[in-house]
Amino acid sequence: MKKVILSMVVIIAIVFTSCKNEGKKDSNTNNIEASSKMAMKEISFGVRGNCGMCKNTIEKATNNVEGVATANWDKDKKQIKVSFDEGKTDVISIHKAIAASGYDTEKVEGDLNAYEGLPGCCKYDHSMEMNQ
Ligand SMILES: [Cu+2]
Repeated sequence: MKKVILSMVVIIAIVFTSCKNEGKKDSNTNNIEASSKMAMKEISFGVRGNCGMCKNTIEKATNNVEGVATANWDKDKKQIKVSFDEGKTDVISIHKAIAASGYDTEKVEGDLNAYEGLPGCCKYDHSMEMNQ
């Protein structure tokens, strides 16, 4: 009987300590997430484009930049909102990545070869106003 009680105490002790450790791990991850959110910078700038397919291409190009957390291009405003980790990338790298996919930004002209490869509906007007 004593042995049974003893082994139950041991099991309870093991379960208790492992739960305690898990709790510690969770709070550590939360701290890391919170601090990386603090380092995020949000910017918005003009990007030319026409339609939903343009939106996909522009946002995909932006998200492929390491350090970019979110990208949201507004078809009507011709403007993108980007949040990114300043420790991993910078504003001009994001402009360049979008331009490489064929789209004009405020700062960098879209790559013409990539532009030629865009579907017909996406061949936007290069004199289109941005940040409408
Ligand atoms: Cu398009």
